[in-house]
Amino acid sequence: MSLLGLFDRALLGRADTPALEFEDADGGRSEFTFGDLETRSNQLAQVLLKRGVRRGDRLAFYLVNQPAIVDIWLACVKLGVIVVPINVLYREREITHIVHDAAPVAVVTMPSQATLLPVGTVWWDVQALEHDMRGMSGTRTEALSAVGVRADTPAALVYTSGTTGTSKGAILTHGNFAANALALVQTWEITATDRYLAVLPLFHVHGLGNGLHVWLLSGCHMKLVERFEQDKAVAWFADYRPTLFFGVPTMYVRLLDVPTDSARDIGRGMRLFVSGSAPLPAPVLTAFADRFGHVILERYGMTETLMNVSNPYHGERRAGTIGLPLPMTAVRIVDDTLADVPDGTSGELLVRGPNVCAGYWNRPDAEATAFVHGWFRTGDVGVRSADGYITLEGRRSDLIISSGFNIYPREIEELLAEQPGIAEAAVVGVPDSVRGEVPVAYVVCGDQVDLDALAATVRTQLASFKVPRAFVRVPSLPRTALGKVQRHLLPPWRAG
Ligand code: MLC
Repeated sequence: MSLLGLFDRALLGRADTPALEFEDADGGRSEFTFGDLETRSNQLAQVLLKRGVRRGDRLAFYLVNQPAIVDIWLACVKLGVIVVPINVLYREREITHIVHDAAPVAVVTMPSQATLLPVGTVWWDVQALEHDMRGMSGTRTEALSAVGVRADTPAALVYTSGTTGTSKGAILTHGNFAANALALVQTWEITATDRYLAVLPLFHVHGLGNGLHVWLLSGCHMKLVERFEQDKAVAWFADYRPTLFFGVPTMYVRLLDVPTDSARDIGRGMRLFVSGSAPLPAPVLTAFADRFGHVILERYGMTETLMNVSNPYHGERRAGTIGLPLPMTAVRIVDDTLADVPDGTSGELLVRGPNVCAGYWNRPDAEATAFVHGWFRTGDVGVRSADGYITLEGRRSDLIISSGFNIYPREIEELLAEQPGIAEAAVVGVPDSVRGEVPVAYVVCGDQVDLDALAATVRTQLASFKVPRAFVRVPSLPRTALGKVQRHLLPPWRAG
């Protein structure tokens, strides 16, 4: 099964139906029907074939949200080409590893962003591709129909940071994306009459796997914006009148600033607000319900597994919980010996289902530790209530989640330790009312190290969300007898 089979009822069956409206950061707009998307992706597929891209090759994109990402996704689905999304906030250091590991034929980007790619990276200008598309056939030629994509054919490598500092490419197949989309459309009752306001970046699975796919599968309408902007949100809701919104908790915290009248008005038109990628604080859920008249539906997933668990659409959306396993996904909660624990007892969540990735690109070692007897180890610790609701309680790893973006302290610590005058460093996540958590760095160094200059250096080398909020000079790092840093013993840091 190819994902295309699922999309065809919207793409081919409703050629004249409006599908997509895009608004860029300057307010420029464009609109597309499902027929346009079908034509454009056929044309782009021909362009890619002409440029030598073949089934199984990787093609990366490094782009802010724009319709070209939809074209790239559909063209690659048709060709059996593996898409490698790269976070637009990543900088050379972070991209180098991805490009080296995935070895894409090219990175599709814009000239302004291309300057941030590692020297020597082959990149294609997204506008040049668009120009080349004009001369191409807009129909599904035999070359496209003969590709023979199956459920286990990889559709994307999505890089997710690892505890070792280098990120790993989760191999997500056509079947993974299809199963995820089917489960969400069914559980959240998404239909062709929905209007989805898409503010999430399409380079992560929340925007790509959930947003883009429930749109294409249900054949609903999508308004895509370049990125979430608090100042514009009220106008988007008022003008577009969406029924469906997916966001990270930081977005919901920001939406609490919407004036009461506007919030009520937005709430009246909406059918469903979904939150994920980071824990939604219960007070935010309550305050949002008061203001907008909607209980946000919280769900749980990860890059490697797409979505696993969701609060019910009709039943109780229980604050602080992630709900019940999605259709087709099985969840176990186990102790350190991998034995199932009884309800009410904490343990690690293991998941299994057609949504779970096929493994990690080039990383059999990481695969071996991530899977146990066919179950994926999430690394998240949780507990199940007697009536089946799961509550996450923490993580086995040191992962920090800021605004829904994952941060592994090790990556920042390694960069800090490379800087002159710094003996060692430890990075921890501290609570933040808007972002959930923010990283703070503890550095062992003398007074000669200028901490402001250090921050500036880090800013040029890492995505902005990874730059520590503060740098704290310490004489040494607390360690166990075995040498492991005891992060909980570092002096507490509070925003001043
Ligand atoms: C931020 N920037 C972006 C951007 N987000 N640029 C393009 N696209 C985006 N999505 C830019 C800002 O313009 C700014 O640039 C700089 O990055 C610093 O931004 P910031 O201050 O951190 O961002 P802010 O404006 O506060 O944005 C907050 C946010 C954003 C919530 C809108 O963090 C966001 O989009 N988060 C979503 C993360 C996400 O999708 N995670 C899903 C992972 S999948 P400048 O030039 O002005 O400095 C996953 C699995 C699962 O976890 O279960 O879902």
